[in-house]
Amino acid sequence: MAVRSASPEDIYATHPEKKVSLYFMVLGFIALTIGVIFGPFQIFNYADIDLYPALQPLFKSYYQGLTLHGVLNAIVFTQFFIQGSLLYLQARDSNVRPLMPVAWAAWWIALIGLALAAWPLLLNNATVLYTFYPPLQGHWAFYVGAALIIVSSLVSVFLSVEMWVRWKKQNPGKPTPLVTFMTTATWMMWGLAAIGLVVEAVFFLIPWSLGWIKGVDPLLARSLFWWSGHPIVYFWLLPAYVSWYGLLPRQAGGKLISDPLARMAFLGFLVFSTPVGFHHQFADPGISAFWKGVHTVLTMMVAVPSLMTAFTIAASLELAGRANGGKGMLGWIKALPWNNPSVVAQLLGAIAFIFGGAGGIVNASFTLDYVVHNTTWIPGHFHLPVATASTLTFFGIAFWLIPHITHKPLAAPRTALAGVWLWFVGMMFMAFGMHMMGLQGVPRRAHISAMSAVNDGIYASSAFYMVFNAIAGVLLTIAAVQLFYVLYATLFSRRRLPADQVPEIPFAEAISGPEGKNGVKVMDRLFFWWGAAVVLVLIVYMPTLVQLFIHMVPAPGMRLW
Ligand code: HEM
Ligand SMILES: [Cu+2]
Repeated sequence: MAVRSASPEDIYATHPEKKVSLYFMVLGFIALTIGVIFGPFQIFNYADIDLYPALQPLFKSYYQGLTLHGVLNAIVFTQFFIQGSLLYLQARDSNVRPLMPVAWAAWWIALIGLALAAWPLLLNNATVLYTFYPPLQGHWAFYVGAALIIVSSLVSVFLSVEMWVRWKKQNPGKPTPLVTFMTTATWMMWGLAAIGLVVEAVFFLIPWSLGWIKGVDPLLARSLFWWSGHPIVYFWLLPAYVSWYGLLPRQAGGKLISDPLARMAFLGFLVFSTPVGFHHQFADPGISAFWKGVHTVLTMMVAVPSLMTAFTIAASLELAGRANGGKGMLGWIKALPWNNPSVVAQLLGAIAFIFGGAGGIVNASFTLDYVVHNTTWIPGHFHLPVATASTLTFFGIAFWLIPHITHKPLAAPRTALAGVWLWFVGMMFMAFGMHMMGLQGVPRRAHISAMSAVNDGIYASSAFYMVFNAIAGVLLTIAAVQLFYVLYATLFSRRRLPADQVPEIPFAEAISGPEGKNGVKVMDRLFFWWGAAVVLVLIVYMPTLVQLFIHMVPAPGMRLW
């Protein structure tokens, strides 16, 4: 090798935040590896194939596996990956070093929280699913661990906002750099969104699981849960958008069309992500139809920034394709870098999101939800935005970011490419099978492949769609093996890239930049917009929550597993 490669000490010396980011991302991927194992078992279940006897005696039930799947994939993996990747991108974009001891504290709190929550989960003492609705009662360590994981995320909120404020002080009058703007807005959004879960955990779940209070009001608990439960999906999604706006155009060979439009989309999310949670409670009693209607309308508002994103990203990609020599109406698509697994992962994730968005608008349409609520339609739906759009994009980011941080080359890029495609196609099969079965009334969260003799065959009319789920199970198993192989082979590789081949951070340039635009100045007042979001949340939640607090009907806990 002509160029000397760097030793690990050199790599971290100039940018110590690299290490903590890597630690966060790796911890997230370890959680994902365990969580995803149950996925194929679950989709085969919905093909009426029961593979759970094979998991005995390690895992006690379908529902223990499903709890691990939901918690590890949706809560732990997403959050930890986001904490690592956004911290790093913001630090490099704004050239501000995070408060390193605080960043490490966040990591340790996350690790301790994960360990505490994992203990009852693995011992079958918290088989309550990742929504943990009372009166189902898990072990206290599950709630305390989950609460610590949320605390860690709030430390990340502080880290991001503190870095942004410091940048502002050092650069008076300048518009915040785009990636910094997007990451700060994301964390501020989560800072407001997390309050519901924090209140639920601190005032109800933890004291209850420790025996200090006798019962919890299920309706109040659910309402607090969904205060956070909807915006948490934007917390999973916005980091993917950060990459689609801020990096993908450059990776595709072009530029971002409009920087101010990207900012506007993120402000839309900051303001409208949280005041919408009742769309998860359309079927709940004790919440007035009026407020359910208000949340319906606001939910439609939050679709607008995603539609804006679709146009901005598609236009940026089209420009990239044309810059690469693509001609004609569709030729630009062919001219995108389809041999780059990082790009392809993100493109396929974005395509899946189009279908996910359409289904989401159905779910959010108040009375339409009664057709699909609590059926397999719902997991069919959310595996598009979360398990495909976000997850594939996070893999896509990892494909360049891990080599960037570690100086280790991406192992087996062709396997990565195949894994990304198979994951996408598998999820499409699964989405079709599950959506259609849901329309036939098959419930979600049910071990339907192991039903008692009396009920056996009651879902026989879905046999055709079950074939799609079986195919999905095969494709997704192969895809998962390929993707995790690439990931761990990269991490464990002993090869080092020569310094001139280490991937750079692909921050994209914008064709229409932020400079000198009055709108950008107004949008830059993030604290003001955060305040507006708080006011909106109080308006749409307080009338209901105050009533619920006044008329609490605590129910004793139950363990039915
Ligand atoms: C190999 C890939 C995967 C497969 C085959 C798969 C399959 C499934 C199936 C069939 C269900 C429905 C189970 C039921 O309702 O009884 C489910 C639930 C779920 N999955 Fe996945 N999944 C995969 C990956 C992921 C990923 C990557 C995420 C998130 C990042 C995720 C998040 C969830 C969540 C949150 C639930 C809901 C759990 C619940 O209802 O309590 N899945 N999965
Ligand atoms: Cu929602």
